[in-house]
Order: sequence, then C-alpha cells, then structure tokens
Amino acid sequence: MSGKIDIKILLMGKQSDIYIEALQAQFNTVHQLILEAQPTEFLKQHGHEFQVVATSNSVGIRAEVIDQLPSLKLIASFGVGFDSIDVAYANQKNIIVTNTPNVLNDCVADTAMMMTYALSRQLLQADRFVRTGAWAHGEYPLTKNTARKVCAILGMGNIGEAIAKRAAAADMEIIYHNRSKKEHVSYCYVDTVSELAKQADVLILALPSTGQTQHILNAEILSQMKKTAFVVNIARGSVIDQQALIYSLQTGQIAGAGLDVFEVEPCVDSPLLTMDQVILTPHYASGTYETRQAMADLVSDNIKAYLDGKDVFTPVTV
Ligand code: 8YV
Repeated sequence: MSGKIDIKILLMGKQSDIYIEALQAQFNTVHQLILEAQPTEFLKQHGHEFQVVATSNSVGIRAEVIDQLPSLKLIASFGVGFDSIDVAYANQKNIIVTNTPNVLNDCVADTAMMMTYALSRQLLQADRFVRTGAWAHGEYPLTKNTARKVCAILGMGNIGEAIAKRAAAADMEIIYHNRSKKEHVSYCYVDTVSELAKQADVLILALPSTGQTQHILNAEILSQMKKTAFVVNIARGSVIDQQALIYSLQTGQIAGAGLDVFEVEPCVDSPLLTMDQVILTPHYASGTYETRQAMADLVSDNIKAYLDGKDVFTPVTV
C-alpha cells in the first residue's frame, strides 16, 4: 500500500520538479504528456482515461486539447493567471478549472517593491560601479528617494493590495486604477489609466491579462508620463506594448523599467537587454521554494477536494 490516492492525472507540458514531486507524493499516477514521443497519438488512444489534468499558467490548455479528453472533469492549474487556459470553453463543458491565488501575493508584491527600490536607488548600476573599480575615481552620482513618491498601481486585486501595503510602509503615496473602485481600500482611486500614469513616480502593473487589458500601457500613455518615472511589470507581458516601452526608454520619455514578464518569453533577444536603466528578471516573481511549494500544495488540495466530491478551494470562472 503506497497510501497514495488512486487516480491517473495527466500533467501538461514541462513543469518544475517541486510541482511534479508534490503531485507524485499524493497521487498514484502522474502521467507527463511531455515524455510521450507521440503526444497526439497518445491522447487519441488514452485521452478518455483522464478525469483530471494538471497544468500551469505557462503551459495552459486550449480547447483543441480539452476536446481530446472526453472524460475530463477538472483542470487544476499552478499559477494565479489563467490566460493560457480556455476557461470559458471548459466551463461550458462543465469542467471545473482551478488556479492558485493568494499563496503567491507576498512573493509577487516583494518583487514589485524590490524593483521599485532597485530602480530608484540604481542598485544594479551601483553594484557594477563597485565591481568595475569605478569607485576609485569618485563617488557614485546621487539617486532618488522612494519615500514620499507616488506609487501608482494599475490593478487593485489581491496582489495590488499586497503591493500597496508594502508601498504604504515605505511611506509612498498610493494611488490606483482598477476596473472598479474598491470600497474596502482607502487609497486614492484615479478614474483613468492615463491620469494614473501622468501622476506616477513608479507605475506598477498588477492586473490580469485579458482582451481588455492587452497593451493597456501604450505609446500614448507612456508619452504622458513624467521623464523621471519608472514602470514595473509583474503582471503579464501582454499588458504593455513592449515596442512602445522600448521607444520610450530609448528616447528618455521615462527613466527606467523593471520587467519580470515579457511579450515573448523567454526574452532572449531584445534592445532591453543592453539598457542600463532597465532591470530584467525571468518571470520569477513567485519563484521561491516556499511559494512554489504552497502553489503545488494548493493544486493537490484542489484535486483532492474534487475527488472527495467537495467544493474545490479556488475555482476559476469567466
Ligand atoms: C507562474 C504566474 O505561476 O501565477 C502566475 O500567474 O505568472 C507565475 O506565478 C509561474 O511562472 C509558474 O508557471
């Protein structure tokens, strides 16, 4: 007796060890589709054997694949974002979809603040200044405060709130824009994205990727920002027009950017790579052992709840 739950789970795409091991610790069979030499043929022959799919926001699952899984009842995803999952199609077929919200709020908010501090204080440039020996020839130029600067948050969901809490502790002035004003938060609501961007010293994007948020930060809005302002994106690459952002950085329309997410990932070839005033991280905002373990555990908990006939913990509907 292994003590594991007797179920066959189909795992989509390439996933991290921490996620695979968490599933394997709980469930008897975790079948990794990526290990199949002929995945399409495999799905044709065995697709009907799976009631549960595990995936992630980076891999997702589209309608065409859902159609190859006629017994599918649950899609459990690792990640808060679900833009890569055909949720509407799944829901229409009475397939439950779950994500992993909240357990990653602290980590993602920390990343946004880390970038805010690092941009204002030119952390990476100052580090290079010491390493290259430039310090021997004089002092590092002065940098900027974060305290008493305007932290403008676009998207006041759970992650936006976690960022605001940290920015408030850093003595920043917080303003935000969201689809609707949040009655339970006391920060100053700004009616339009354009007004938010104009007032920002740091503009932090913390909103989901949807049809409505695609390129919400575009050339026109970037051109209205302060020349001293920074843009921080811990949301999705799609929410910024990356070409327009590159242009605004090249022409000094804004002072710098901290980007954890990109229009095309992995980001391996872009003018951004050689810009000194830009901080680039590899979509790792939720990437700590603790948070990724909590995300993996929440995927397992959702699967177990479904198998026990209970309500799943974190369902997604559109
Ligand atoms: C990913 C993320 O989960 O949660 C999200 O939506 O973007 C990240 O936390 C992570 O990259 C694993 O896919």
